Amino acid sequence: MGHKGLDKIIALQKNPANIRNLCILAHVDHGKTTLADCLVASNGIISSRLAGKLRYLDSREDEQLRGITMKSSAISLHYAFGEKEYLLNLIDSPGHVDFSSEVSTAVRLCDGAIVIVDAVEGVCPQTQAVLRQAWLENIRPVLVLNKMDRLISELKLTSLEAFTHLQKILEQVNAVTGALFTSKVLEERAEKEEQKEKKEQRERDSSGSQAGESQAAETPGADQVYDWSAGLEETDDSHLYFSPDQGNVVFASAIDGWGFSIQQFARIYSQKMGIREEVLCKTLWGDFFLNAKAKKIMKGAQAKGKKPLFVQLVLDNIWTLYDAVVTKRDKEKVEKMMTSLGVKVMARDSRHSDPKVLLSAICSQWLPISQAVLSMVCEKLPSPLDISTERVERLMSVGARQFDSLPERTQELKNAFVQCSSAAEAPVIVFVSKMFAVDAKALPQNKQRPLTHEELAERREQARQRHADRMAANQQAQSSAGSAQLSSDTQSTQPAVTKIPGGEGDPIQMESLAAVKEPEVEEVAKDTFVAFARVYSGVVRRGQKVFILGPKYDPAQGLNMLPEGCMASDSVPEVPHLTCCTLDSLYLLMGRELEELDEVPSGNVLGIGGLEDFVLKSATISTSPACPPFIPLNFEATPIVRVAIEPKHPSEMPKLVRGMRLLNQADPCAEVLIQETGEHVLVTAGEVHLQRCLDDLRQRFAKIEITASKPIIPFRETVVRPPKLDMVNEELGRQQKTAIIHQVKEEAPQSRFSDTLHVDPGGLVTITTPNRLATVGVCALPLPTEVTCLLEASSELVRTLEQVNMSLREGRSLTVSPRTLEDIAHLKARLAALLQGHKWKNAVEHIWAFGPRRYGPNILLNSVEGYQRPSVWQCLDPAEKGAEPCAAALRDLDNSIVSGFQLATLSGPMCEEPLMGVCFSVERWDLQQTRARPEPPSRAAAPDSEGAEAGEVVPEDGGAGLEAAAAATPEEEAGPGQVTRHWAGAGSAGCYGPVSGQLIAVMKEACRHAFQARPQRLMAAMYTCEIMATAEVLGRVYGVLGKREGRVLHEEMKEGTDMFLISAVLPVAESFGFADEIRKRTSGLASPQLVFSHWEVIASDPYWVPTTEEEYLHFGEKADSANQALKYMNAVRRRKGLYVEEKTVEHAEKQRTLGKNK
Ligand SMILES: Nc1nc2c(ncn2[C@@H]2O[C@H](COP(=O)(O)OP(=O)(O)OP(=O)(O)O)[C@@H](O)[C@H]2O)c(=O)[nH]1
Ligand SMILES: [Mg+2]
Repeated sequence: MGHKGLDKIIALQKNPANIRNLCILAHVDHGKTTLADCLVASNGIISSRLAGKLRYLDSREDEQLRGITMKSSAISLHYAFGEKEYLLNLIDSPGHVDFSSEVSTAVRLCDGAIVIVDAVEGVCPQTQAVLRQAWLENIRPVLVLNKMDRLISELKLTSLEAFTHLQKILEQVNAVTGALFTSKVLEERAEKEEQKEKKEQRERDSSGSQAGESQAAETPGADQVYDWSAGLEETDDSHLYFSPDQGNVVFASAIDGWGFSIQQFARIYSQKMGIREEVLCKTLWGDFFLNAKAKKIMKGAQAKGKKPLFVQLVLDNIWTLYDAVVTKRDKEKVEKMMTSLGVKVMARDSRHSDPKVLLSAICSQWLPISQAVLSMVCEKLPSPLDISTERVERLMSVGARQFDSLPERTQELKNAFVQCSSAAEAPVIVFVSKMFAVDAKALPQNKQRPLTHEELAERREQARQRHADRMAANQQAQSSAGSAQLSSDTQSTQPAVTKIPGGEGDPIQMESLAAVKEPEVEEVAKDTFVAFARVYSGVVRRGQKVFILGPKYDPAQGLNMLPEGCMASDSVPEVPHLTCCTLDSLYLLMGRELEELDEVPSGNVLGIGGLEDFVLKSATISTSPACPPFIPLNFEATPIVRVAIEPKHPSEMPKLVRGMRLLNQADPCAEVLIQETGEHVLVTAGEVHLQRCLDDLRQRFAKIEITASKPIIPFRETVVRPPKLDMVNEELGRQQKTAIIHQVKEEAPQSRFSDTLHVDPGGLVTITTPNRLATVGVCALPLPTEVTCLLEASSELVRTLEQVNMSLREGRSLTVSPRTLEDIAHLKARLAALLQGHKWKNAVEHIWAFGPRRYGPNILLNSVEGYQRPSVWQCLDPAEKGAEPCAAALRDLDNSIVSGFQLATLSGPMCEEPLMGVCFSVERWDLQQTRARPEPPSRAAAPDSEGAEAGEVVPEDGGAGLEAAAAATPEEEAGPGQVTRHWAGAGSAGCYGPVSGQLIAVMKEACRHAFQARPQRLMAAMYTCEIMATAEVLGRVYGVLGKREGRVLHEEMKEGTDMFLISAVLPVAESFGFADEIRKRTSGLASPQLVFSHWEVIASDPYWVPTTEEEYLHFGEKADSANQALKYMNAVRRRKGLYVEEKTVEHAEKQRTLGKNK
């Protein structure tokens, strides 16, 4: 980039009113990067001939190879619109679902978005997803209907048909926005109503106490009119919708370089036809036609069978042009059209064998796409100054906190956001949405830039000086006569040499360059990280000291702990989640290039170097400790595909570990963890994402050869109600049912608790600890599906609930916003509504804990007679806060029961996968009151408890090592407070003595047996998958789906096209290679998008063996032919090194015959 361009951008950065931060969003392949190319070309960064072919912002090699974008990247452009100059910070985002986290990182930094929709395909799943993202982040979208050329050349629609088609697509897009809007309005209305009610209540209370008599008259509600309207009517939503007459829609073909808004045509025709521009703007789109006789524009084109204005004045022109240039190749007509349009093309373009070249040469002059899109952007998208208070409040309200509950000084910062001021006193607020890796060589400070004239002159002077010095030295040494000639030689050669810095002819130049280059060599091998960020307030300067606020930073705590007026440059006391750092370098993001900047004013997108040690993935940066961390990015994709990774040469392990750490930092969505077995595991959003991560590891971060395991597929374990039918659809009698359930248990290997284990026919399992001090009785019940779903969906809320409970137990107070309390109350009410029936009577009140990890979708229920413990809902009821549970000893061991439950739910007995949708009801819990007697020293207890002592959790089957320990940590964290409190009372027997340890183990074992006493099932993770396919390949798509256990949900024809849209669900376990297979079988005509959706119970019972005669007949003795669940279960067990019951070869002779036949 030239210095002039850079200077201009630096100047424009200072005027936020003329800045637009925007991203391009769309479904995969709808043409985002192609459009970005056109916009980039308008700034002369790439040649306009290459626009659309280069895909400049797809800078990675694999992006170019695969033809899809994999990361979001930014570029700053300038645009002169009217009299004003604008700075556009444009971010291109990927459309593939696997990379949707990159969309989130882009959307957060923007104020507006260009949403692209393919004019043929219309609204696709990702279109909906990105519209939702834009909506959630409160940014304003404009629409580009791209690939209009496909309507002409592929679908071969007439201009009138195309008009109807476009109208339909617009309706689809608006339907999505409409749905988002309605849900929001309804939500807001409900909130308003509630507030009003509360206010009224308050008023009533106060008036009641003040003036008793007037109360009746004043009480509102006496003559209340019930309002049944939803509040939608009174809310103006017209600005939300896309409509060409609003100026927020552009029709385009990015590949051919043209695009227009109807305003452009209105301008052209108002001059030509003498109709007022405003009238044309209102009527060019819609059911209007031109009455030539009356010289009027009239309504009702469709009813009267007339050509709508849009067709007559706009589309027909384009259709004719395509017809003449591409289809008929009618030179004369083209010439004529060019003259009437006032377009001139170069001779080589009009002679080109490909008519598309001529077409885009004409179109890009007639209706340049960059102009149409950029003027719409400047006019319709908000500037950083227009940031709404609503958006600011949302950004600042983290977790359970609401904006109102933030400290006052924090609330004051809202003004800084709204003013977006670059004044000296404005606090600096910056948000980093992701870290991206840059080759250190590519950093501007390490790059050799062309020298300026002054620098050239200076260098020349230096070289001359040095040379002269040396000459002088030489002269002194040898007083020969040739010196005069030499110096004249140098004078003549030097200018030529300095033009080519480092050119070979000049030893002096070489020498000086070598000196400069040396320190670089080390850096070259390294990747550095640059933060992708935006300034919301103040001016960031190079070398400035700032606070980095982690996501858990609490401004209230920070303000308390830091001295008044504390700056990041002072020596700051330690505050949790707050660090200080210096901003090393600031960059202007220019797609593949970076330009160094000294300062960046408010309202701009920028890159920040040198943060890699302070920021993992995202962070908030500020000069004020009152600044709250921004709400976390809203990710749509769930990372679900796991693989274990190891280096090819074991000695390279440290490199792999380092590489994985870097990858974790560089990717917003990838997760890297070490599993209990010591494996290094990478979790990604999907297959394509996985591939990209592996490539990155190999080529960039670890730079070693690695091997990746087959994807590790997650499962869940659950129990179900006993089946009513057997496998051949015969009714099962009651006895048979129990027989089926118990056949497993009899075969189960003897556990070390088996001497005290008792299972009653109802499924109640009782076990006593080896020291005979405690006995627990547990039974397992399947939770209703809705409850499981609700718990899954509310996991964040349950986690908050658990935190609140924990702090209540420890006697700390945690301020919870009323909103969160309301949410908790709502959750409770919904659970109560769903847990109906005799079995679940009062269950909600008796919930003891959730698990695994204290927030999972399983419930521990307290059905112990006479044991009153504080409910998990205690935070809802302030009166209960002080109520202490009955006995301290009971309370201590309460934790052991919960821990045992957490361990049991973390890894189930089928294949050590987490449980889901299971309720463990503790029916019995007897404690021998011998606790006053000191326990024998642990040596005596050891043989019994086999290491499961002192509260330490020792996994007995290698399945739950690390994770189990992790689950137990909250326990230990919570522990100390209680331990110290109760030590005195409990005498010498500590609560973490052998009893509690044994109780944990026994509880876990009881849960596992109770689980096994029910019909067990595996649950598989399911993808939803949307496939677009033409009628010819539909059959093959169904074939592939069927083979892979997929289930078609529905199929519909996309209006106006010959495409079918198929929605299906597919087990994740069967999804690997699915996209490729579909693409191959349909010769690339169908391409599926897979998104994780839910967990589903696999109907078949993995432990099933035939019991009835019919079943023997039907399935044979082994019945191992079609048991999908068994296959999955054994695969997992094998992977984990667990015992797998396998067939040995039974009919060896058959194998021999096979061999002979070969
Ligand atoms: N016919 C036609 N093809 C287009 C047009 N614009 C883009 N394409 C083609 O569509 C394909 C995808 O274009 P991209 O720009 O890479 O799409 P994208 O939206 O960036 O895709 P992702 O980044 O992977 O989501 C390319 O083959 C383009 O040549 C257009 O206006 N008309
Ligand atoms: Mg792209």
